[in-house]
Amino acid sequence: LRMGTDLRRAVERGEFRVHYQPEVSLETGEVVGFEALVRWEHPEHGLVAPARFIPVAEETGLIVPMGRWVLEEACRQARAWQDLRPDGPPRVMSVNLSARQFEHPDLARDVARALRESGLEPGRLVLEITESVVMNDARSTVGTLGELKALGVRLAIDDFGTGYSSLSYLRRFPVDYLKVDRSFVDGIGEDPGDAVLVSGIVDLAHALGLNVVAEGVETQEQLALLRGMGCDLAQGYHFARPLPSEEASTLLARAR
Ligand code: G
Ligand code: G
Ligand code: MN
Ligand code: NA
Repeated sequence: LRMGTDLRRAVERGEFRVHYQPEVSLETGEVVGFEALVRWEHPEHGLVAPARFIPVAEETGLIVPMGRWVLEEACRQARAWQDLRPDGPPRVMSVNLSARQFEHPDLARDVARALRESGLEPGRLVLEITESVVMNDARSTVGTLGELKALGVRLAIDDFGTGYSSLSYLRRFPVDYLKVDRSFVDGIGEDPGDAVLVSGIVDLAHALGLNVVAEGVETQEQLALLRGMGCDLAQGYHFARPLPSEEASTLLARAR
């Protein structure tokens, strides 16, 4: 795998795919959204995991055109699902932004274009940004988040709890969701420390008016504990893996 050259060609040749992982309401059990997760279908090596190519794409800057395509594709898909059932429950589409994308001067313009061209309502798009990215340069972050919020999209802090954050940023940044990192969710059944942490994050988020998404939910026990803590949403293998769009469509059709 010649990562650099192959990646550049992958952007040009359209070798990326987007998979969709359902996000479920813990109150109703309904699918209330999806997280878009990119995959690379290499012509010789097959499916390459994002952990292998995202860091390279980030280093080379290819993450910018790749991420732009993911954003456009995810918005088109969200709109297509909405059109299949216009009177259905409103669902959101979450898209990950890496550091290079977040710092790129064209970000807000790219997001505005993806919304306009897909016809997706801005309020149905959630942009996920990690704690370390928003904390990197707090002053310019406030400006960028403000530009994005002005478009009407929602913002999520991804991998919450893994950064070196001083929690005070949560009051200054206009975020809507906290996504609790799966490393905390993992242990809530066995480790009382993890359970206290997650429960504390849920209470903190609610006190600040934010919704909480638990990532990496794999068992019924974790689900029950999270529900007891008042966590709002969950995603993880317990519900579904990230699915190709056709399989996600089937899952939605069954949900009617
Ligand atoms: O999709 P998992 O299936 O392996 O994803 C691994 C990592 O890659 C996660 O940290 C996820 O946030 C990141 N990732 C997946 N898809 C995208 C994407 O479209 N853009 C960016 N920037 N990161 C992504
Ligand atoms: O960093 P981010 O939260 O965007 O990463 C999402 C990653 O988590 C993807 O790689 C996705 O495939 C993975 N993932 C989603 N659900 C589960 C789960 O229940 N267990 C584990 N181990 N990984 C999961
Ligand atoms: Mn994410
Ligand atoms: Na995460």
